[in-house]
Amino acid sequence: MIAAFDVDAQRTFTPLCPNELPVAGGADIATELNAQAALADYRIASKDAHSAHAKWVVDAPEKMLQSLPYADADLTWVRHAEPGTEGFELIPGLPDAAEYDFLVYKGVEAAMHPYGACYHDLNNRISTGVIEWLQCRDVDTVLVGGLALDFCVKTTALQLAEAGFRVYLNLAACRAISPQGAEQACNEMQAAGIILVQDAALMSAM
Ligand code: VGL
Repeated sequence: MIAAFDVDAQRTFTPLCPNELPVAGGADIATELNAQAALADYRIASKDAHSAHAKWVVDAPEKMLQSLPYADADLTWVRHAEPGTEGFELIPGLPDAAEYDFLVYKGVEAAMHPYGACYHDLNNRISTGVIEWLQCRDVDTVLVGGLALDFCVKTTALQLAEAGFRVYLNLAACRAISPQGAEQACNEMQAAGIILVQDAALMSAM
């Protein structure tokens, strides 16, 4: 079985929310996410769901990307993806959240800021249930896209590969925070056996 995974495809990571974590082109990936979902038996999604009072929140962008002294939130970030705000919502063009076969909320604990969708913590100890949900349905292949390529998408793809799934990363269905981050993420994913594909049309030919 094949699952398509929309990772954190939320408005908070697009120019629709300029004061959160806007990623250039972040709102333009819905067509590709829909196209890869059309190739799959299941469609699942993750959504960041952060408290405005999380321990890693800073009030200005220039204070971001500073490391924290505790393990389960390694960097500081501005407020983003807060339930009830526009940034929490999926980008335009995707199904309603309730239409997904499985949906996982991540980063709910105030002391944790996980990147991957498969674990609540940074040490891959506390499962979110994604891996088990897929295993129960005999999914062996996962098609991945979302935001941002160099953080949550990369980490989620690596976690899925580590768990034994065949992982295809749809580059046209992702946008990155930085070009250097994207290049490094692609190298890391390839080294882990993840198959990078330009778009869903090429995925369908594989
Ligand atoms: C993300 C930075 C901070 C992501 C989340 O979804 O890639 N990046 N929080």
